[in-house]
Amino acid sequence: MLSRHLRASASRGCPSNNPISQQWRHHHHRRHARAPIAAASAAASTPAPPSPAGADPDPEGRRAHNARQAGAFSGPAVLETFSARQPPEIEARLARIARAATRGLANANANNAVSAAPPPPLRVVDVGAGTGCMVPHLRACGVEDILAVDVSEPMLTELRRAHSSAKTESETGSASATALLLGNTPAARTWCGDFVDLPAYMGPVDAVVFNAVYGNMHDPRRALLRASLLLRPGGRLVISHPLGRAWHEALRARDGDAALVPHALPADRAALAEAARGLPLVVEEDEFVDEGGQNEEGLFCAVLSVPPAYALDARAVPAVAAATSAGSGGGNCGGAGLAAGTPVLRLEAPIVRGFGRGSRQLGVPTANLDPRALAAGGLPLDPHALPRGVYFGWARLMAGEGGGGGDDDDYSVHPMVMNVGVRPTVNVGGQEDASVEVHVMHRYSASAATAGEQGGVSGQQQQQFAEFYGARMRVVVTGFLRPEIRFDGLPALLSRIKADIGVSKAQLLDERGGPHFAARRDAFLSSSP
Ligand code: RBF
Ligand code: MG
Repeated sequence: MLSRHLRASASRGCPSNNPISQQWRHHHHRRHARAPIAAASAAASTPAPPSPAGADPDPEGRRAHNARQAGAFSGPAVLETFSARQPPEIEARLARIARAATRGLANANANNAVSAAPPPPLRVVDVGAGTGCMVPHLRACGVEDILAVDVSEPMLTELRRAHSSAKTESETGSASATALLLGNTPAARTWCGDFVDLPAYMGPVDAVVFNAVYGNMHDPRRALLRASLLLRPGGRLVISHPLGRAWHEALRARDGDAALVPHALPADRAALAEAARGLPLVVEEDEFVDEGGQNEEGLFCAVLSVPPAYALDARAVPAVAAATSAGSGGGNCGGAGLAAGTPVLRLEAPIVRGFGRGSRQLGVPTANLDPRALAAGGLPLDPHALPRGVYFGWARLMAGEGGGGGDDDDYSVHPMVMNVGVRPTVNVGGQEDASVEVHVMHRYSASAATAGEQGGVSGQQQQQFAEFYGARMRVVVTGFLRPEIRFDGLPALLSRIKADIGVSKAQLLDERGGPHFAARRDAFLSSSP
């Protein structure tokens, strides 16, 4: 959305002794006169679907905030200003942002392709797209499918007009412009609304770009969460501002702009890592410069990425090294069958009684690992030590003292998905303790034998792991999927758990040499208790 600020200044010439602030202020005054009308129309045209990023902690505040944003950036004067051309030095920065967003993506798509067929086209979500200043630059980087998202419908209308397919060839001067068409439609599609409401079926995408909008969002943290759920593994997330962080801070400090731009841009790598803490996102080394959060040109461009194949990343999960070496499994890298340097987390603990909801309410029974044993093994249930969220890997129930009945298969290695956290969807008052719960993708015979009819709710189903209370379970964790989310009720939670199970299974059972499949042979799982 700050692209509007940029447009407002740059479109008036952006002279070398650039009084950007004065230009913005001029623009600022004009738009205030028009804001109420535009806000009303924007509110009417903006859909309000249930939030896919989990229950909304502040729906009223968000609605008001978005109406204010839409109003501020929808008036005719603003549109006129923003539609004007950028000076070349700004265009060069936008081009650099587009390159940062797409770096390495096409190669990765080609490498992941099952056959020699051409890789799938790059798909990018341009958040706060405005009138589309990023569109030609993303196209120049080979992006075929751009989804432009903005709270202002008038801005998007202008974007569609300016970047229609008819104009594509003359704009890019490229003879291959027709190759930029997707499904016989213009390469840029638009979606009006708050990015955190973007339907999940719009994904997955290769990159999400927050250009000149991060500070304007109601809750940037939820936006990063939403982006991480929408991105494919290995996908990239860019937070950028072509006028730099200092300019952005000066804008925020100005009277009247604080409400419109409530959030600062991350000042350095540590702040960026903190903004993404607990999300499946790692800080990329390129582009971002610590000095004041901008490079030598004054460009602010921070890049995060989703670890390929959801692999655990020691940078994203700092506890991997500590927790693992303190556990009973040895180092955090390698192990039998694992490529050197593969981060893994090895845990062992007795199974304890949980709340029984997993089986009774969800049909997804979980073995709760004794938190005291985990803490003793060097893994306190502390989100700083291990981000709360959903992990996957392999599990084995250890035969031995405490173990119940069951057949041999109950004691072999099975794929598993693990939730670490406080279960905010069901633990509404937050009274219950944090837990580490393992759902093993195996139907245990000891329970199955005594369970009631299909779909029935028998005492045994309620307590699938009751037979095994006291038995020890070992898990080798190789993947991190997502943070823990407070969903709007059990059906939403269950849908997402089913998706987690599906994604995990696909990763774990992929024999083509990913980090996850090999981990089933980890020595920690094959050795005796
Ligand atoms: N509970 C939540 O409140 N939010 C979650 O995002 C969440 N994700 C889960 C993912 C998996 C794969 C599993 C097995 C459980 C998850 N849970 C989550 C915990 C769930 O609420 C819990 O298993 C049941 O309530 C039984 O204790
Ligand atoms: Mg349980």
